Amino acid sequence: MDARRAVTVSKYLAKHLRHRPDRIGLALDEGGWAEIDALLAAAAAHGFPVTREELDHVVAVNDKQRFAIEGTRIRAVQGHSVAVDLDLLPATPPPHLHHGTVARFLDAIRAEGLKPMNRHDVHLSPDRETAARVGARRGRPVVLTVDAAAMHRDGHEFRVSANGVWLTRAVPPQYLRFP
Ligand code: HQG
Repeated sequence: MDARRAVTVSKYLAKHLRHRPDRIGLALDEGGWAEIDALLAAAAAHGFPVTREELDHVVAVNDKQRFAIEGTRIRAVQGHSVAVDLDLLPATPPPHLHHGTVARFLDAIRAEGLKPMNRHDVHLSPDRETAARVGARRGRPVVLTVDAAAMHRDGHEFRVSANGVWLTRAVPPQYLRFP
């Protein structure tokens, strides 16, 4: 399987396991899990056949470990816009976390803080390099530093996804440091 096909399959899986399972008639359970057989059948029925071997390969080599397989089921480990309960336990964050964005959002972020926008949670990275890569999806990246220790002390909950993305509902502006 070449790398381009792997990216295409990963994007297809992410779209339907995070955002639009309904588009292919797929049902996720409350934890976001889908039966792998049902997913493959739904994909094939909607013009995007994927073999079980391809799916296993994509899950295994995925650059961000976006998916998890348990028994006969698969789910996206973070990034959902559909309502799912990932059952992640609250965790103590490192003192600082990072968020990659772009200059055109900064005025709004200074005023409102970070909001989850279309997702469940604000996504934060443990290191600046990862945050810069996230920001670079939209243009020249700007990396903000989050005083996660102060937020945690003040009662804001953090969770960490299976692939190391830190999640919190929102980051009020007083906890943000701008470059
Ligand atoms: C911005 C990818 C205006 C925020 C990545 C971001 C990540 C605001 C955008 C994951 C705002 C939301 C998530 C406010 C935040 N006003 N703009 N108050 N608050 N924003 O895609 O963090 O490849 O939902 O800065 O690697 O960019 O899909 O979030 O630019 O881990 O696995 O609103 O998605 O992972 O964008 O990316 P997103 P994100 P995957």
